[in-house]
Amino acid sequence: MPESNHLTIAALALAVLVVATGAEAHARLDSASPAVGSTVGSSPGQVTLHFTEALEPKFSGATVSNAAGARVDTGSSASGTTMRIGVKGLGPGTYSVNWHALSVDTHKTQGSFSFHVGK
Ligand SMILES: [Cu+2]
Repeated sequence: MPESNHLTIAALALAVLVVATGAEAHARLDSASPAVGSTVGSSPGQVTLHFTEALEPKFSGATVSNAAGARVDTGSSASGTTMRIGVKGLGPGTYSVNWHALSVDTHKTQGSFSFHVGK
């Protein structure tokens, strides 16, 4: 392959890298309560997610499921950079939080994490 083609590929790779870095301004999960991967001693009253960008409430939401995959939440709401998911009386076990977000810059993101209730 001629040397000029190598340079073109390098320039393209750099351009892709720049675009991918810019994409990281989307609403990503900044922190959560219960924290990602944490163990809490008793059922939380709700799960709270904090994002890196403000959310469009109508197009952002989350669910909490137990280890069997059944939903155990009572609904979610978003305001500003915060999303809240109602839960009640979670017994000991592992729970999965699945979230999707549309940030005010119109970019969609989604993710999941788990936490544990137990002793
Ligand atoms: Cu974005």
